[in-house]
Amino acid sequence: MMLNSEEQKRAAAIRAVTEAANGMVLGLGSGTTMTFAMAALGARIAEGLRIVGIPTSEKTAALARQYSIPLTSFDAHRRIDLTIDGADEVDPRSLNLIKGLGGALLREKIVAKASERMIVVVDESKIVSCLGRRTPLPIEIVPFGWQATCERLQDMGYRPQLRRNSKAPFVTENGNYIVDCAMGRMADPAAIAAQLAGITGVVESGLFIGLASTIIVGRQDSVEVIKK
Ligand code: A5P
Repeated sequence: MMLNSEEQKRAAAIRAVTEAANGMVLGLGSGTTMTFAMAALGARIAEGLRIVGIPTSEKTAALARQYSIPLTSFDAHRRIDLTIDGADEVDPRSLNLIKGLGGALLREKIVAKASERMIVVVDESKIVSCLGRRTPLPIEIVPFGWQATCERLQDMGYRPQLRRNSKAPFVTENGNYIVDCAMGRMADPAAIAAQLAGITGVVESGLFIGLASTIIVGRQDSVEVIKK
């Protein structure tokens, strides 16, 4: 039987959730693939699994409440045992990622950096030979002076587009804006991430370099686990 992309996401998410174990603090990512992971985690909790989770978005927090997944925060826990999250693009050789099409990249990166392990769950359409091929790079920026920040990005050749909700700028849960940059194929994503981090007004980019420890890919006829 050939799995379509939604079924691939579900299969990858279910496989990832088997890695959760009693007593863990979990980082709970955001996005449509994570919706399947939250349902699978809820089912395991109903069977007796004891974990607590730190959500990376209001939507994920709402799903946690729906599935009776206990929530916690950085007030109580500085370290996370395991984060499960989706991605927009994955380079299967380096395990580097592009994230942020859903707008939750900043909290996702804070959670990923505090995590012992990060499992990324994707359908096979997210696997690319070179980051930047299929999606623009989301970058979270401070609203003040966003026009100047965009000009800096433009000068660097990154072709920024302010993300909008119809006419108004899209505002993240941190009160910031997002610009989507058409980067094209990125030969050296780590260098680009470092360069972006040096721009005043940039809060964080959607480049996740060296953070994922495992990628679980739902494919048409199988689930593939890629480790570092
Ligand atoms: C949210 O900001 C993103 O980083 C998501 O993790 C990413 O967009 C994957 O989302 P889907 O699972 O919906 O493709």
